[in-house]
Amino acid sequence: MKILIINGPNLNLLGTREPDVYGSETLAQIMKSLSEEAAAKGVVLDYFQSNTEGALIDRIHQAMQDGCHGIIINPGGYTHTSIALRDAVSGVNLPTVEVHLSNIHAREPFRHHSYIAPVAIGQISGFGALGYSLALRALIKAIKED
Ligand code: CA2
Repeated sequence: MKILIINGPNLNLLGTREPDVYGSETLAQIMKSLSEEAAAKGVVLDYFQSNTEGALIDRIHQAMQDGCHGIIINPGGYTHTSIALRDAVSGVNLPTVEVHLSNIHAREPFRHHSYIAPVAIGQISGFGALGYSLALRALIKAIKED
């Protein structure tokens, strides 16, 4: 089983600023732990982070050709703005779990709405880096049951 992990804009800054909101681990550290957890379950992870909307969309399209079985995405700020990213997730028709480190529903009102949520099988928000691990477990279960 192969799963693509997508991280959107500014998530490359994790661990360098705003640790009270986003935690103190870097994205590389979070992805390394996740990769180890996945490997123990016999699952291969692919990673992609970009600050560019089009690059994120292209990588989601590529997941179909790569034979990916599902996607975990933290779309960053594009969560709240990008119909194009939502169309890409919807278009590839792969089970997708949306993750946010912070609880977007407890923050500013403009973060409460997600364009991605309606095309995801679920959303995990507010559990920090643990959210990626929870998403991985949920997605593996969904893929196996499909
Ligand atoms: O809570 C999340 O995971 C978010 O997707 C993070 C986005 C934010 O726009 C979403 O509303 C919720 C922002 C990512 C910015 O990450 C930073 C990390 C460290 C320092 C500065 C920004």
